[in-house]
Amino acid sequence: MKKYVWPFLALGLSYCQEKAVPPAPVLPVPHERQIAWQELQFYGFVHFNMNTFSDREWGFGDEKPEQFNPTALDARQWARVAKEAGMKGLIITAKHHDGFVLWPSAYTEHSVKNSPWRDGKGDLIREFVDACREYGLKVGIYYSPWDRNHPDYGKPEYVTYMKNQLTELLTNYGEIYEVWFDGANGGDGWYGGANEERKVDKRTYYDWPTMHALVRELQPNAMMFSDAGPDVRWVGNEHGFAYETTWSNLMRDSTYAGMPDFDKWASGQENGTHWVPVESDVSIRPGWYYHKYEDHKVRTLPDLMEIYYKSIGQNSSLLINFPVDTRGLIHEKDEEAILKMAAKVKEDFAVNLAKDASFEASEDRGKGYEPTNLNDGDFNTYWTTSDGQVQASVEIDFGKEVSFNRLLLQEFVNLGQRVKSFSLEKEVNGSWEKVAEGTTIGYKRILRFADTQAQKIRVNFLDSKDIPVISEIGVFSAPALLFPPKITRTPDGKVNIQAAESDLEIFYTTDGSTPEKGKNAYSGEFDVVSAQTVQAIAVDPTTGNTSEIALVEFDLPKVSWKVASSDEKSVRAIDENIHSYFTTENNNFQVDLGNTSELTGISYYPMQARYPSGFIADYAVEVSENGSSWKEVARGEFSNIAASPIEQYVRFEKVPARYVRLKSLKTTDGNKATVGEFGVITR
Ligand code: FUL
Ligand code: CA
Repeated sequence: MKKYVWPFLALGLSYCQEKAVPPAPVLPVPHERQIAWQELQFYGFVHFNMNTFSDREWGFGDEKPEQFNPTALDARQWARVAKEAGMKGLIITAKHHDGFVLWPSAYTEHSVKNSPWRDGKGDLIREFVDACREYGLKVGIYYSPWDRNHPDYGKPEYVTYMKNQLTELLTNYGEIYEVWFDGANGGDGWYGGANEERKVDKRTYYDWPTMHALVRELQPNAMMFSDAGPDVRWVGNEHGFAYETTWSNLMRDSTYAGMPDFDKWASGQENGTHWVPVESDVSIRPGWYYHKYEDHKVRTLPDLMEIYYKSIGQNSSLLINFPVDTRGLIHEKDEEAILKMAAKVKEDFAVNLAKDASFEASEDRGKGYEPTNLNDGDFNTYWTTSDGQVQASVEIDFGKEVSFNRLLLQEFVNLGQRVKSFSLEKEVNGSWEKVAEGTTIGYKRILRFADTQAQKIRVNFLDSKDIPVISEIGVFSAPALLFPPKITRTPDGKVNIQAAESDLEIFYTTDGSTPEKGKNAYSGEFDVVSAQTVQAIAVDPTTGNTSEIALVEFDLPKVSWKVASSDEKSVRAIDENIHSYFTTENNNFQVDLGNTSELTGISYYPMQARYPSGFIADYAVEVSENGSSWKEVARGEFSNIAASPIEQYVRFEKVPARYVRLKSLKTTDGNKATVGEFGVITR
C-alpha cells in the first residue's frame, strides 16, 4: 500500500483509504453455483420409495406399484424435522435402482400413478417440493441411472427415457439445487421380465456430456453429484467421514473411473485441475431404507457428532439420510437423534472465544486484508499477506486465560484452496507450545483436542500453495459428551460392559427393559447363553449425567461351534470380533452348531478392513439336521454391500438345524468369499 501513496498525494487522503490490490486466485476456483452451495454445508436425504415397502435396500425391479402404500404420509413432517435440525435442503429418491418413480411420469407405468396411495392421483415430488418451499428448504433430486425395472436398460432407448424423466423432474417443480446421480450401476435385474445380468460402462453408456448439458440447460444453478462430479463428488464411503487432508481440487477428467479407484481420489488432489468439492453421505441408521429391525440401531449422539466433525469439520458438506418409514413419516427415534445432534452442535459452538479477542498477524497485505477480518463472522472478508509471504502466523490474545478445545478455520476458497499445513500453539511462560496441527483447511476445518488453557494462542500457516487467504478463525470450548458404554461378548457367552472412562458407573438390563440410573449396577462379566438383549447406560457420579443407551441383541453363543474347514483361521468368523475374518476355500461357509436349534435367520458381517475383499453379494442359505441332507431356506442378494459393508441379516421360516451353510453365489469383486463374523438368529 505505502509505496503507491506518493504519486496520488494530491488526490487527498481518501485515495489512501482504497483497498490494497486483492490476491490473485490460485486455480481451480469454485464456480458461482458451487460458492452458493458450499454455504449450505448441512442438508438431508430422504430414502423413501418402493424399498420401504419391500423391506429391501435394493429392489430387484419386479415389485408391483400396488405395494407402494404409505398410510400417513406427510412430507411437511420431513421438512419440519429437517428445518429444526438446521438442514438447508432435502434430497429425495425420486427413482432408486428398482425403477419405481414417485411422480406420475408420462414415460412409465411403474409409478405412484398405479399405486393405491392417494388413489393413484398422488405426486410425491409435488408434495415434497411444496413442503420444502414452505419450510424454506432447498430441493434436491436423487435419480438412479441404474434401473432394474426398465426393459430397455442397457440399450440406447433407456438413455432417452432417462433424459425424458429428468426433463419432467427439472421442468415441473421449480428450482432444484442438487441432482444426485448414484454411482451403483448395472448388474442383474428384472428388466421387464428378462431377469438377467446387464453390465454397462458407466462412463460412456449414459451419454454424460448430453445428460449434463440437459441438466445445465433446465437448472443452471443445480449442482450435479456423482462419484466424481462434475460439480460435487462422493467422499468414497458411506460412514459420513471425509479425510484429514481433503482437497476440493480434483483431476476430474482422469478420475471418473468410479468406485474401484476411489482410494486414488477420495481425498482429492492438491494439483487437481477442477473444483469438485466433497459431500459426505451417511444414513442415520445402518441402512438407507427403513427396516423395522433397525429401530434400535439409530445412531447415537457421539456417533453423529463424530460424523459432524469428520465431514463439516474436514472440508466437506454433510448429507444425513432419513429412512422414512412405511407410514410415510420420519421415525420418532430418528427425529429425536437428529434434534439431539443439532442441539449439541449449537452447544459446541455457542460462544466463539475469539470474537472479542485481539488479533495480530505476522504481516498483512494492507487495507482491507487486516487480521480484524478473521473474527468478524463474515466469510467474505479475509486476512491475507503480501505476495510471496506464504508462511505467516496470527496471534490471538483473549485478554485473560481461557479454556478451549476446538479451533475452527475457514479459507477463502473462492480464490482457490491453498493451505497444506498449519499448527496451533499456546503461550506458556513466554514460550510457544504446540497444541494441535492440521493439513488442509478448505471451506471449513475444525480441530478437536483436549481442554487446554491459555491467554494467548498462535495459528501458524506453515505451508501453502500460495499466500494463505483466511476468512475466519474461531476458538470454542465444547462441553464433554458422555459416551454410551461398549457391550461385548466372548465366544463362550461372557458379556463385558465397558464405559469410555473409568470413573463412570454402569447400569444394565438383560430383560428388554430400559436401564435406569441406580438400578442393577454392573460389577463384572456375566453369562448370556441364549437370545437376549443387553442394554446399558453410563452415569457420571459427580454430575449425575446419563449417557444414551447402548443396546446389543445377542443370540446363541458360539463356543461349541465348529467351522467345516481345516484352516485354523476359520474360527475368526465366529470369534465375536468383527475385525478378524476368514477367507473361505470354496465360497461355502459351513458351521456345526453342536446341537439342533430352531433357527429363524442368520447374520453375516462382511470383512471390515481398509482394503476388503470377497464380500458376498449373492447368497443362498442351507440347513441340515444330520450334516448329510440339506435344505435351502433362503436365497437373495446383499444389496449395496460394497459401498456400505454393514451387518446383513437373512430371515427365514423357523427351521430346526444343527448345520448351517452360507453359500456365496457371487462376491462383489470376484475374489473368494470372506466372512468377518457369522451368527444365527433364533428369536
Ligand atoms: C448408494 C445406493 O446404492 C444406496 O442404495 C443409497 O441410495 C446410497 C445413497 O447410494 O450408492
Ligand atoms: Ca471474515
